[in-house]
Amino acid sequence: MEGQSNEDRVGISDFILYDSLTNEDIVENLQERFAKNKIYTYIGEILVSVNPYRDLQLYTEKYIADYRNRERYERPPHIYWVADTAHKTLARFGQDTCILISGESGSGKTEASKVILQYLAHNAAFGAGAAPAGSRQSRSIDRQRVRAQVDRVAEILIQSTSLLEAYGNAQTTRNDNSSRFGKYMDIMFDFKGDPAGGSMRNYLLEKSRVVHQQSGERNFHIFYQMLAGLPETERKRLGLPQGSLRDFAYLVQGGCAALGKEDAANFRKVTQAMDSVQFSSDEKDSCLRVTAAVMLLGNMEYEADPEDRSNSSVRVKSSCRQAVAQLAGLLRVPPDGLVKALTSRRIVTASDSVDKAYDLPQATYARDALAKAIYDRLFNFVFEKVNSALAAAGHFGSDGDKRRAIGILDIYGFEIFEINSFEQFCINYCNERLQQLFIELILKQEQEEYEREGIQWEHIQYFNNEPICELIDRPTSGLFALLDETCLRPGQLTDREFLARCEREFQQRPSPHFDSRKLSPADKAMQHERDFRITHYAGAVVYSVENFLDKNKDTLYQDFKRLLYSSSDRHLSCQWPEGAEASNRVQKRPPSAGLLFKQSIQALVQRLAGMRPHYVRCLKPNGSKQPGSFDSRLVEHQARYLNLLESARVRRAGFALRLPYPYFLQRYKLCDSPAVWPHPPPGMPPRDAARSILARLQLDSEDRVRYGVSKLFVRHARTVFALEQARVRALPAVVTVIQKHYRGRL
Ligand code: AOV
Ligand code: MG
Repeated sequence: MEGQSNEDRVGISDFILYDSLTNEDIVENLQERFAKNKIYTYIGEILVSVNPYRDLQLYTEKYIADYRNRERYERPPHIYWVADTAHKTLARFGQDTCILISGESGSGKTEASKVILQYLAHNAAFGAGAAPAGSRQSRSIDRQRVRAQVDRVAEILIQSTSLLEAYGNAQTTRNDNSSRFGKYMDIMFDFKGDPAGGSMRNYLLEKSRVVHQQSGERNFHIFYQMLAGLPETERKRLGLPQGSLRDFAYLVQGGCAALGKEDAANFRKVTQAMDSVQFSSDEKDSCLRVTAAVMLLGNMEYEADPEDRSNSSVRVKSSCRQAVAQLAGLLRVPPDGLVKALTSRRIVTASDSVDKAYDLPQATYARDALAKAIYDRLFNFVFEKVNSALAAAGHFGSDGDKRRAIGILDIYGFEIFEINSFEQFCINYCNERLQQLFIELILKQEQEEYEREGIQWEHIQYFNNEPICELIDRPTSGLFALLDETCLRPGQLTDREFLARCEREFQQRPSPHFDSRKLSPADKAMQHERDFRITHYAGAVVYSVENFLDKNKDTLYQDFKRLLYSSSDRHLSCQWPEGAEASNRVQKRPPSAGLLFKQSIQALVQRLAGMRPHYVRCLKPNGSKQPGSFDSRLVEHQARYLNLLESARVRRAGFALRLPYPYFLQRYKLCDSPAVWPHPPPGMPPRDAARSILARLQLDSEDRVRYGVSKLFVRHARTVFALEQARVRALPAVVTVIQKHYRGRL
């Protein structure tokens, strides 16, 4: 059967081969295949992947070689086919391509992106160094140089993942290695198809995790890795206590007080990666010092200031004095400046400036804000180091205009936690926009193809999530806009006021996707008045409005910026350029976190929309991170919201298969009468040749096939079967004819 390779007879390897398909069929087929370790299934060119939660030895060199330059139906479904096709697309269409990996938290997106990178990097090692013009000797030197550069780009791309994951991933209840930032990579290829450089962008790190983790979750990996992997002398030098994790308040908020099995080994990988992306020893030291400082900041405690008669302001606890000195040493800032910034704030007005001492909640808030901000900037610093290493390793010659990109997007998946906050709101909005892009591109691509080929298009109905996207990002009345509006109002505003603003908006203009306790008092799902609910494409999520204002404003007082800018560690100092601004100027309000995130996602979507997309849809087989277990209900839910059924229907749109004429002829020419072999006769246009074969097999009626400009469209899977059967019948006769043909020539 065409579309189902001989090596893959488990279930159906491509959903478009079903004559009629339901969501139940999808789940059943995925389950049957999953039970036999076939985790990949196609929907035409879309790859569906089910996380096996165990190493199935699917990413070995043998597989890499097996999928190089293969067409889809020549091999069982595999993610390497997607990587290979993206690579081929660059050459075939001269167009930038992107691989969009989606699925909920823990479904396997990050693993998929790593495997794709590995494939592209590995392939590069084979393609590199096609001889440029020049003398033989200079050719060989050039070749070695280009080869070394290609290897270098590949090395940076692969090695940097452990470094970025250490700083940007964490254990959550959904995923032990959950990406807490979004990553988009452009891998640039030169005109020969070798990786010639790359660049990356990151999206909103979940920095609140630095100071708070939900039950059962950890802080970012790097903290634990350092504690597990640093030699004792280093640990001492950085002032990290020798005791247990419980000595670090920031690391045990989620109740996880044990180091992971792999933390020490992963720390070695992190330091190797730092070497590989050419961190100087100074930069490496700065990163570790600043990371240690963040850990120690969590232990900073306050007590009432005895000199304050009103008894409201606080000072750093006497037992923490030594720790403050240690901390200032790590950050290379004056200790008294640090103490001042932790306990008071300079308020600047147009005419004056005064120092105002903090009370306990303000001081605690300031300490946490400082820890989050330092970590966030450090993460960006590390990220940019990787970017500069990629830029430096690039080998763009004079072929600038011929270079093409493969974009790989690995972003946090849709998530629902016990308590969902501003971060989940942003993450789920991002997934909402990417789902919208999927809908648009799949429809657009299909429509364009049918138009190009002169074939009539039958429209397929989708659940369109555009209204949900707009509910969130509409310019003046979307939730991001209402949040900004509330943040901008003068006075001490509370999160509840933001919610009240939303409720007023949606009382006037009800939306089926927004709800709150006030709007639906009888609804038991929203227990608190602080909650609102969005019915996302992937499920309803109840958000707690607490801290929305604060996280959106994302203000860090100028005192901290000045302090960090004044650091004698120039790597830290350069992360805080705004600290250089004059201290007595009233500061302009920076754009809100929500607005920045919305804009960055819109820019991302715009970039992706201009590329030729390839899709990987990742599914999670169970909620307990277990190998071998397949929860059909959970999978069916994902299959539904990822539109797998509609994707298959659209792909078919009445046509089970489309084949470029040369490919059709290559496979089915032997179905023609052996007497006219070789086929097609010289000079016959491929479309006519295909037509004549189908006519001879009586498969050429309008209800079976349509002739596009460059492709044949086959309506039903049964016609494909009929073709295959004709092929099998013809084989013996063809063998005889071929033998005669060659005998005649000998
Ligand atoms: P995610 O990226 O989709 O979640 P990951 O790629 O981190 O999910 O996958 C979660 C875990 O599942 C990994 O750490 C592996 O243990 C396992 N896994 C995933 N794919 C495979 C595979 N192909 N083969 C074997 N094991 C796999 V999140 O980042 O949380 O949205 O924000
Ligand atoms: Mg991930």
